Amino acid sequence: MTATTTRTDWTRAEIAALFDLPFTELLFRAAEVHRAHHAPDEVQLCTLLSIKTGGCPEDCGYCSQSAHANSGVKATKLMEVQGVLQRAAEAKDAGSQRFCMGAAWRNPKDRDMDAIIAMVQGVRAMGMETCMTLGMLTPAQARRLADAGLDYYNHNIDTSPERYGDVITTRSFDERLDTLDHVRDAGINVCCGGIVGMGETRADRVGFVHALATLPRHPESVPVNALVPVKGTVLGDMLADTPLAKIDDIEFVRTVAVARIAMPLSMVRLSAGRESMSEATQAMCFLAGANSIFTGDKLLTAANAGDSADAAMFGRLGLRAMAGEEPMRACAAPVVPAAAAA
Ligand code: SAM
Ligand code: DTB
Ligand code: SF4
Repeated sequence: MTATTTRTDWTRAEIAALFDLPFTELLFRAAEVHRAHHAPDEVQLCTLLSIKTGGCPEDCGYCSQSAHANSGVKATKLMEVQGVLQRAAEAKDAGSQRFCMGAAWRNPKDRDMDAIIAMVQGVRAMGMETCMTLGMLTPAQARRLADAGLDYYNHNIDTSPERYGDVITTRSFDERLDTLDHVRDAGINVCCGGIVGMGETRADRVGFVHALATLPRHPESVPVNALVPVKGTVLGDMLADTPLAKIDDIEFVRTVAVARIAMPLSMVRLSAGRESMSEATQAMCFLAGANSIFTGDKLLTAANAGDSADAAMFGRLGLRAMAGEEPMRACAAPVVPAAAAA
């Protein structure tokens, strides 16, 4: 297995066939791909901060921050730059490599951009990688962020193209792709993934990984979130009423493994949902090729596993924090046709 096996021409049938493999075979193949491209005992540590919480006009059915939900999350204004830099310094002291700043916006307003730019520049000056997730961007906004030195932009496709309209009605899957294009064109690394466990079918999970793996270039980071069910959100309430729709751990691990095989060079992040995941399930995710996590005791609004729990888990599993730049960050490897890659 070499970098030349990076493909963007996966078919849905091929992705579905990976999902259908016996679990042990799937994990073995994913671990092989992982080892060929990454150090299997290294995990990247990223820290999240919600720089503008709640009151979001979008109606994403999973999200506690949507103004359409009844989650009890209070809307706040955009944080002051100094407060954000303070939190980044704390994250750096705790060993984090990347600082990810999230805002509950449909899109940033031009009047917010000066503060956003100052946050990017300030966090970069500390020697951390920067990531922002602010909703849809215009090409000009993406270029401004790139000029400020933003390393990554997170913008998730969240689920399969077919399922998207059942989860979110206030924007389209194609609008998501447009922003991803603007981010790429500006030269910013792409962080793009989604959520598993929203009551979707296996076919949706196939469609989700397929959509990511057939982007013109694979995202450098692929966050795989397990739905954190929040009371008062459409999906949180749906899952509380129909517990059978809940995904099982094995199927979650399968999704991580298929993402690893389909996108060999990408960092696959075991993202939201670790707090309620057993250590054994997380260990299987690392075996299946996940090599990045969010650290700290909070995600954006939801609880996270916490640094001491993670330190204990890393100790038990013999994992270590990745130092500095990850080795293979740009997913610009040659794309070869399926036949040549076989
Ligand atoms: N507003 C911006 C946007 O939607 O692009 C950025 C912030 S948004 C909270 C970032 C991502 O967090 C979503 O795309 C979704 O994948 C994930 N997310 C939000 N709520 C979640 C939940 N309850 N469980 C799991 N993932 C969630
Ligand atoms: C992503 O894919 N997961 C992060 C990050 N990108 C911004 C967010 C997870 C949010 C989990 C729910 C919450 O904290 O409200
Ligand atoms: Fe708003 Fe992002 Fe939450 Fe959707 S996921 S409601 S866009 S904050």
